[in-house]
Amino acid sequence: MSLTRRDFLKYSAVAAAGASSVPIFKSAMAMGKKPEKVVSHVTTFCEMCFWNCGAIAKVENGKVVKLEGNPANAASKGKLCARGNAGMGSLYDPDRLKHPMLNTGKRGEPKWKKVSWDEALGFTAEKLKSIKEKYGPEAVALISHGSGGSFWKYILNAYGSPNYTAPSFAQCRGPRDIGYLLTFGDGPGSPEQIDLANSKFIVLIGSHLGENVHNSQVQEFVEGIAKGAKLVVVDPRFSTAAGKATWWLPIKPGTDMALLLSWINIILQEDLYDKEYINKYAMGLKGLKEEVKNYTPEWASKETEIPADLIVETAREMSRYKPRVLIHPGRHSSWYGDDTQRSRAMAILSALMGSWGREGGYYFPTKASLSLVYPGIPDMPEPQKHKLSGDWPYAIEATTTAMRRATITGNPYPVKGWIANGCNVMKTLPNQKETIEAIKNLDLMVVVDILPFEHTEWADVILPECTYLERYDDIKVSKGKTLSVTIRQPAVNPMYESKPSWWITRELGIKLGLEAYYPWSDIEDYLKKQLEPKGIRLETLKEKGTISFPDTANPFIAPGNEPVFNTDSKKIELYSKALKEKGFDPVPKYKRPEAPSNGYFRLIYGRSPLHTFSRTTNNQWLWELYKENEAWVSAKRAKAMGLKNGEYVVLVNQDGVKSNKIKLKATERIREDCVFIVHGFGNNSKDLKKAYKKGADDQGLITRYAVDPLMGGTGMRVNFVKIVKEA
Ligand SMILES: Nc1nc2c(c(=O)[nH]1)N[C@H]1C(S)=C(S)[C@@H](COP(=O)(O)OP(=O)(O)OC[C@H]3O[C@@H](n4cnc5c(=O)[nH]c(N)nc54)[C@H](O)[C@@H]3O)O[C@H]1N2
Ligand SMILES: Nc1nc2c(c(=O)[nH]1)N[C@H]1C(S)=C(S)[C@@H](COP(=O)(O)OP(=O)(O)OC[C@H]3O[C@@H](n4cnc5c(=O)[nH]c(N)nc54)[C@H](O)[C@@H]3O)O[C@H]1N2
Ligand code: SF4
Ligand SMILES: [Mo]
Repeated sequence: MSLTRRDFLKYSAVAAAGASSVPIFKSAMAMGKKPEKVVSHVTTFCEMCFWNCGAIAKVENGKVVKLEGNPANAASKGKLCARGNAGMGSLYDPDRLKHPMLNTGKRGEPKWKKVSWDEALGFTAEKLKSIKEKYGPEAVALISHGSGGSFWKYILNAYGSPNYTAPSFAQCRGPRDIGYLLTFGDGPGSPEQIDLANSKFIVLIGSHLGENVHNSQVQEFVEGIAKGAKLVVVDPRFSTAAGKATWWLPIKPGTDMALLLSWINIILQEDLYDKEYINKYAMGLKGLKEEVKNYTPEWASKETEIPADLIVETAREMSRYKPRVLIHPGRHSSWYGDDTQRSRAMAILSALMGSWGREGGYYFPTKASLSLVYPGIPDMPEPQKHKLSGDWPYAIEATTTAMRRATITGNPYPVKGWIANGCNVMKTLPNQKETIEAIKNLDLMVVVDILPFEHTEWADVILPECTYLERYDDIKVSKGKTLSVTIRQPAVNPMYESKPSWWITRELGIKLGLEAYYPWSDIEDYLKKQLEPKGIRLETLKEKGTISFPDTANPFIAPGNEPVFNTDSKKIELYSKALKEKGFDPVPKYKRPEAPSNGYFRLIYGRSPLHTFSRTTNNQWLWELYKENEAWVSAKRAKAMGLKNGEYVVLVNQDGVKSNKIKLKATERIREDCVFIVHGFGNNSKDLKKAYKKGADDQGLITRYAVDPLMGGTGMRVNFVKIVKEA
């Protein structure tokens, strides 16, 4: 690799891109000099996480040497984060999956045979056909995360299955989205429709902005704080954001509902809510008041271990700044199993502050929309069985939770094929034993990936996708205050025999007899015929990277700009009759979480700003900066146990599952009752030369999970660990 660490650090210093997006060819030859570098700048968007920042790749003599933010793009605002800058580390990772491979051994004990694409896709197509014949098309499910997923969803649809699942629902933001939907008739959006930069009072409940790096959101958060916003951080750990906080409330993990209900009670008792707003737009105030009246600050203090006077002070202060108050909705919200209701409590508090549809609170995204479809596609077949969404009334998507259960139990019907695209199922889903049990029941396990993470060991066939810097994907349509489209196009040709998902799915589709669904000649034709009827030229988009459509509509409530609430009552529902009718609490209630027994800590987890889940752990540049995760434990308890900062320990959970060795971080920055580790480490695949056995895997320790009764999310903070010295 020609980039040194110093170079990399220099590049990762967030700098606005001055680069033009027009290819520049320095023709030194024409000037009679020695041939110089051929340099071009190619627009794309980042896939190092799903904020998908607009980027510009600098290519020298056919190699990507630098990535910068595209100033025209709202997600990046011209800057990339460290992970975005390190994209070449994925492209040039020597451990990449290089060829299609068939497992000629047993599943889980693979003997790999290098095969041609024709053979790999022929094998896959035959298996898919036989599953369809035997069990119906619904017996094949997709689990996917990332941009190529749209092509996989398309082929699954054409094949006849409704079962496309994504961890972004049941393991991520599903509970939050449903909690807000039940209250406001709409979710908080992705990107979140929050006006952080203009907020006067920000409340972060768990959400660890700064460690959770969603680029433009972090920039807007910093702007809001620089403009003087007060900040409450509710987190058992002194997070990076807590370092900027006016109040850090080191809450006892799992008791956030007690704090929220008590805040709501104080605000109602002291008449601190936005009366005009609530009278006009909300229903159920009386019922809410009645339900929360016993949640006093003194009571909440006992549950949360936050002093009662601080609970009162923060409630009063928050109200002083209404409606410019932003209770951040969070994103990863599958924590304890009652997560939809916790999110609903956050939504109710936001409503009392009058901040939905108000400056400094939540904005309304643009009403402009754009649907890109290729003309003349035949109708998709109608699935004969319903999607796998369990018995949870608000599982609006097929869920990974129901899919895995159906694969194990055959209920409500058998699942016999999985396609895992861009999703390391061993790291993503809680309880790895269950995942393995499910995989063992399959007739076909297809893995589409760029790297040999541990889940590839369980594949029958591995389809090596090329990285985002080597491919086209579907056009990204984003809705924030404005509507925008962003292109992904190859900066360089695919390395080895890797291929893009659009190509893989088309070839597989043809082998499955689905050619009618693939009438395009190539990807540029496919993109052009979608864009041109909308007045967007492909060539212009390739050059600019992002095109935004300015919107003059007011994103906030104003005379003549009244909000619409898509709830049953067409109002903000402080009290939900719909929930009551279905046998759930109409107003969220507190349930005390189980406490760790003697010698145990609650296991909590989160992000490092330098990594995305497991996917970046083998990336050379990011690995150099952060090789392994650490176990954060209170300095006091470490001392009492005779453990030193920096020494290696092993975590053992309540079911006796042991982690890899992990470095102890003895710190004042965490409560005494929990251990925090960054998610995604402790990889057990020997083929990952850098990531192999570095740090510990939180998912391995998460053998218990609590299912959200409303939408099937898997709460993953319900495990306890003890710390033992490394043997
Ligand atoms: N760098 C980086 N950024 C990312 C990602 C990444 O992988 N890397 N992933 C992206 C994705 S997909 C998501 S969903 C988001 C996730 O990011 P967030 O939505 O911010 O995730 P949370 O789980 O809310 O936040 C983790 C924090 O919750 C705290 N916590 C643990 N238990 C409790 C509790 O009981 N109560 C409270 N109040 N706090 C608790 C932890 O100490 C930690 O600081 O990040 C996104 N941004
Ligand atoms: N214990 C625990 N579990 C969690 C979380 C947690 O914090 N703790 N977080 C949850 C959340 S919020 C989320 S969103 C999910 C995230 O879940 P995932 O997105 O599944 O996370 P990763 O572990 O990064 O697995 C990504 C896989 O995609 C591959 N990959 C990377 N780029 C490409 C590409 O361009 N094409 C293809 N085909 N493959 C690619 C990587 O090599 C890797 O194998 O996990 C959830 N699960
Ligand atoms: S936030 Fe960072 S990693 Fe995520 S898309 Fe943007 S630059 Fe890439
Ligand atoms: Mo997520």
